[in-house]
Amino acid sequence: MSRIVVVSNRVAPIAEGKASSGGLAVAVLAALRKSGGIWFGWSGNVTESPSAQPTISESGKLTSATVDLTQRDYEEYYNGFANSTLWPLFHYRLDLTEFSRRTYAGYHRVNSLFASRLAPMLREDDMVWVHDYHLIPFGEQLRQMGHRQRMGFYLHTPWPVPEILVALPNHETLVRSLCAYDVVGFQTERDRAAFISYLLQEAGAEIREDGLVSAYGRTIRVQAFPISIETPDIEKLAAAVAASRQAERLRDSLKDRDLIIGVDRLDYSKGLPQRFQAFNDLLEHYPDNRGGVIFMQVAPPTRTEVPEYTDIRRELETLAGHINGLFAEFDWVPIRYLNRSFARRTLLGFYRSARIGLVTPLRDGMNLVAKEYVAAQDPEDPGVLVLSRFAGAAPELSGGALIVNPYDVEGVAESLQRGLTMPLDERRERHQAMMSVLRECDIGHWRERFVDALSSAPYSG
Ligand code: ADQ
Repeated sequence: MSRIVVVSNRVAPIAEGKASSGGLAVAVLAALRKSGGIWFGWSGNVTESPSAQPTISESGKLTSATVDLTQRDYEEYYNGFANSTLWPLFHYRLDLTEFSRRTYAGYHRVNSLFASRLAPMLREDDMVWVHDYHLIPFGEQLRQMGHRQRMGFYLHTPWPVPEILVALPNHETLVRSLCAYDVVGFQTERDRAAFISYLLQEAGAEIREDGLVSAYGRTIRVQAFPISIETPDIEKLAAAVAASRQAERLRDSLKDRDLIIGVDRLDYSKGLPQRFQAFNDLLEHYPDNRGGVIFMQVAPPTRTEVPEYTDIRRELETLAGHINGLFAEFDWVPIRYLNRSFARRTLLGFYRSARIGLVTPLRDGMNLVAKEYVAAQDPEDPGVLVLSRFAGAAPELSGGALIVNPYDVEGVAESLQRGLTMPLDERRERHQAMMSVLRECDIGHWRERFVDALSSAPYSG
C-alpha cells in the first residue's frame, strides 16, 4: 500500500489520543494511520527567518512536518491572495475580491517554497493529497521539480461558475495548475459542473468516454466527493453530553423557551446579517414568539487581520443590539450573540437542546455544522434543520431540511415559524430521512472514495 502524504495549510496534532478538533482532521488521520504517511503544512507560526528544515514529529507510522512563514509570506500568501482574493471569489463575492500582483506572487512563492521543503521527504510510490484553495499550485510545483507521484487535490470551498472565475486576472494559470493533479475533487456536483464548464469553454477540454477529462495536455479525473462527519461518533457523543453540566445550564437558562441555534465562524460567507434580519422578521410578523423563543448565535472571529472580517463583526454587533433593544423584555432577551468558540462536545450538547438549527450561508462548500446538528438530535424528539440552498450540504439533506433562500429574509422567517410549530411525527420523519444519508455517507466514506480514486490514477506524472 502506498504511503499517503497530506498537504494542507494547517496541520492537526498527530499524537495518538490527542483530541482532534474536527471531522477533517479525524478523516485525514485515519487515512494516514492506515497507510502510514506524512502530514505537511504551515506550523501556524510567523518567524523572522524560518528554518529550511521542516519541524518533524512522529507518532507510529505517521509523521507531521511543518514549516514557519515570514511576516511577508503570511501577509501575501495567507491574508493576501488566499483570503482576500480566492476566498471571496470562490464565494461569489466579487465586490470583496481584491487582486494584486504582489500577493499573487507571494502565493506562488510560498507554494513553491512549501513544495521544495516537502520534496526531499517524498518517495517514488507515495500518493500526495493536497487540500484547499491555499495550495492550488502546490502539485504543479512538485511536477516542475520532476515528481511523478500520483497527486490529488480536494477543494473545501465552492468552485464558482466561469463568469465569476474569469474576473480573476490569472484564472487560466490557476486552472492549469489544477490540471497538474491526477484527481481534482469538489464538494458537490454543482462545483464539479462549474469547473468542467470552464474547461470546456476556456480550455478546449475534451471529456473522454471513460469520463476522464483531457485539458492542458493532461488527463485528469474530476469528481464530486461531498465531505461529511463521523456520524456514529457524533450520535453517541451528543446522547452522552445531553446530561452534561453545560447542556443542563443552557436548558435551565431557556426556561422552556424554544432555542434556535446558529454556529459559524464569523465570516461574511455565512449570511449572518440576513439571518439576524430573518429572526427580526420572525418576531415582527409572528408575535406569538415574543418572549417564547431565543436565538443563540455562536460566531468566533477568524482572519481578524483581513479588514472585511472586522466590518462584518461591527455590522453584527449593531444588528444584535438593535434587535435586542427593539424586542427585549425585562425577563427575556431575544438574541444571545457569542463571539467565542466552544469545545466540540459542548456544541453537540447545545445542538441537541435546540429546536431549530439555522444554517443559512450565502455560499458554502459543504457546511458541516448542518450535518453535525442533525446527527446530534434526539431521534425521539428531533429538532428541525433550516438550511440554505447555497450550502453544499443542501442536495444531500433536502429530503429532511427546510430549504431556504437566505436572501429571502421573510421566507426564512416563514420557515422558522414552520419549524417551531412542526408536529413531532413530521420532525421524526424528516430527521430519519437525513440520518439515513448521513449514516451511509459519513466521513470514512468520503475519505475512502477519494483515496480509491487517487489509487486508481495512472502512475504517470
Ligand atoms: P468552515 O467554513 O469552517 O469550513 P464548517 O463546515 O461549517 O465551515 O465547519 C467546519 C468545522 O468547524 C465543523 O466541524 C464545525 O463544527 C466547526 N465549527 C464551525 N463553527 C464553529 C464555531 N463557531 N465554534 C466551534 N466550532 C465550529 C470549510 C468550508 C466548509 C466545509 C468545511 C469542510 O468553508 O464549506 O464544509 O471546510 O470541508
